[in-house]
Amino acid sequence: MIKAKIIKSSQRDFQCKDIDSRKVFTARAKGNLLKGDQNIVVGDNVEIEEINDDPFFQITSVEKRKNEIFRVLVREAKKKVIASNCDIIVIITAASTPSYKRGIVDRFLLRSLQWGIDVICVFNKMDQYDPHNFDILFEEKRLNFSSSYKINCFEISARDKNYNPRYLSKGVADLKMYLCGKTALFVGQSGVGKSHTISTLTEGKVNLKTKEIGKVGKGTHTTTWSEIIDCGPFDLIDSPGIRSFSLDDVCIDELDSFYPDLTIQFGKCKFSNCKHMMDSIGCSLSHWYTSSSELEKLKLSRLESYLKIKDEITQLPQWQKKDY
Ligand SMILES: Nc1nc2c(ncn2[C@@H]2O[C@H](COP(=O)(O)OP(=O)(O)OP(=O)(O)O)[C@@H](O)[C@H]2O)c(=O)[nH]1
Ligand SMILES: [Mg+2]
Ligand SMILES: [Zn+2]
Repeated sequence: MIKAKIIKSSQRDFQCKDIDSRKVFTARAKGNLLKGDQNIVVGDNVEIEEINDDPFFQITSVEKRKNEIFRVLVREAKKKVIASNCDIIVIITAASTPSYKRGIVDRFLLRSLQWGIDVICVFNKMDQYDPHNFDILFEEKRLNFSSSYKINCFEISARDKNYNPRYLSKGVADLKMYLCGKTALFVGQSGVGKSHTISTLTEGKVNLKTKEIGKVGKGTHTTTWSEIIDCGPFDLIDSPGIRSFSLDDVCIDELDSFYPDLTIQFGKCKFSNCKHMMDSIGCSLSHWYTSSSELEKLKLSRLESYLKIKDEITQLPQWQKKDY
């Protein structure tokens, strides 16, 4: 019996990596493992036996997953698992172009809570940092304020390998150390430098396809495969299925559960249908809109993020959250 990890999946055949020898081979799943809603995804730890067939290996069982990266198929109210057993979500952002978008970062924070996976944030392209356009220190505070997890932040330049952090305490060497031995999912807008960062972290040994950024400042998706890539010190989950920033599969009740600090405060508003806007009568948080204190600015940014996401998902047909 061989213990292995799924590193690439297709309909029936799976590429597996032997945990001990790190040798890669193809195996087919035993029929009962793919029945009904069951599936095998990249990241799954499996047991394999040799058989007299082609391929010569058969997956006989799948270990219980530590966590799952998934989306909900809204129409079927069904969970679609894309990958499993991820140790860390690495949100990559750019200090220059494409410009930093809180909305996108907050969507990944929400997913990390939903999937139960720790998250870190990397501020890349710091060689082009302009403090008038973007306040890295405020964003670091905001991230930590916005999550029940401690979010480690790193200040790097994937282009300039000798860049030393000037604002935060951690740079590329700390990031390397942090990722060592982990299986990571890199997320972020197109063009922020995910591929370049991975190449820098692996000292050029892993070179993912990259494309020059277009004139409008928007990159195009150049990465299309779905697999686990051995980057040496760490493993990388790469899946186009996770690229969407849309939260159309999150229902309102679930959204509230990701903002417990706000929902407690909402209970203090005069009207239960309060919109929590600056001019909402009897709103317990309307003073956040005008306050100059940093703490209240942080609270406001969290409220704005909540209202934006809520606005987006209330436009969509609602569905009943099931216990998946
Ligand atoms: N100045 C500067 N440019 C960078 C840095 N990192 C990446 N770039 C540039 O930004 C562009 C996009 O980088 P990629 O690594 O392809 O971005 P990506 O996030 O992988 O993009 P997608 O694959 O489209 O999602 C390229 O032109 C890089 O040369 C950096 O630290 N500083
Ligand atoms: Mg890329
Ligand atoms: Zn209110």
